Amino acid sequence: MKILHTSDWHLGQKFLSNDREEEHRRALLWLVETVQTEQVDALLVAGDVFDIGNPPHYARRLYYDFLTRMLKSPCRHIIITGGNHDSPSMLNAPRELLRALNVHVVGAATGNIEDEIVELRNPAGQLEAVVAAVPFLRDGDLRASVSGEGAADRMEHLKKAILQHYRAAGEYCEQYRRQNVPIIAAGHLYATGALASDKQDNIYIGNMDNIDARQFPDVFDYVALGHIHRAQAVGGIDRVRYSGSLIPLSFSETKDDKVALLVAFEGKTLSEVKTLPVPVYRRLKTIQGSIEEVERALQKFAAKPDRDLTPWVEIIVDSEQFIPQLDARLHEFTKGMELDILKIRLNRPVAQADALQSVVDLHTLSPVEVFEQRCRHFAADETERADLMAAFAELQTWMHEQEEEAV
Ligand SMILES: [Mn+2]
Repeated sequence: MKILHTSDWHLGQKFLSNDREEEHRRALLWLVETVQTEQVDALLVAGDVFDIGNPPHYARRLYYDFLTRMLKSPCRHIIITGGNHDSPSMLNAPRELLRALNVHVVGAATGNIEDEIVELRNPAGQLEAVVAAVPFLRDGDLRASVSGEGAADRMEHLKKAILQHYRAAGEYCEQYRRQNVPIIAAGHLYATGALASDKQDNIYIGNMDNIDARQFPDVFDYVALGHIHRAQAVGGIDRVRYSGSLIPLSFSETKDDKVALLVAFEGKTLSEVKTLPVPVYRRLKTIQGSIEEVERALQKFAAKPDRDLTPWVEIIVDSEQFIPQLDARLHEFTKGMELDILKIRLNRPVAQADALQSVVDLHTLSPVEVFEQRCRHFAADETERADLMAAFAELQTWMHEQEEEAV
């Protein structure tokens, strides 16, 4: 049995006002080709199919075009779970139609664990694998919170409820243990010990880990995770893995290889996890240094022949002094070069503490980062700062849920 594990596509992502349509189109075609060449039996997408709850039409088209192509492939089963970026109702809308085509969608937890258990059967009707397709678990879905409790208590309760949810899924799957077929869990969460990319946005991962990788019930022969954008076995545990995102979603992710994981089983024994690198369709590149260093590096970078789509570049200029008309100078310098500058930032070491306030373009910061900057000034001490940050996180979650209901 061969399973292809992928996650965090974030279809429809707007990246500094550019869309990723062409990169996503090519990456999804690569997935279809990979399924063909590797003769994959099942595809598992562990959350964050879309970047936002109400994705643009072209992103939906990419998704349905992909599924249509997959129906003509040797892959017999497709399992898709909702991530924190997905709107459960949007993902679930075509659920019954897709189920008729053997595509299983679990947008959100329902309170009934059986809704997440997918039995994969071969054309003769024999069981060949079982997937506990656990989506991103929201506080509301778990009914974990008690009104009036503080943010820290709520987090603690949520953590317990998540663990409880996996235990329940594990207990349900015990009935299949003797059947010598792989039992697989999906998940979209932040497992303790997972390494994110340097600056993977706090909003992308949340600021608290949800579960220890060792706590996944041992009935699961493999745990296919999404949410962290860097591919890895969590805490060195081979059977618990993040596939990472399909394409680099921020400049901080450009050093990681983007991959899909080909997971092979002999009976129920995990025999191999093969890392299949996704081709780089568009280079995302950060260039940092003095203005002279930056200009030299730009020339060198633009001269490289390994180009497909026009590369996107972020420039950080280190300088003690303010550089007048920096943007105009760099745009003039790169005229005719095969690259697009998406972001220019002046990094002044002397003014480091206040740098974020004075020079950073507000668009380049996440709301959490802006709030944190403000907190530094009006919070009396660390404790108060931590409380304010926790309250802010709680508000964001609440807002996110409201938005989702509105969609
Ligand atoms: Mn996510």
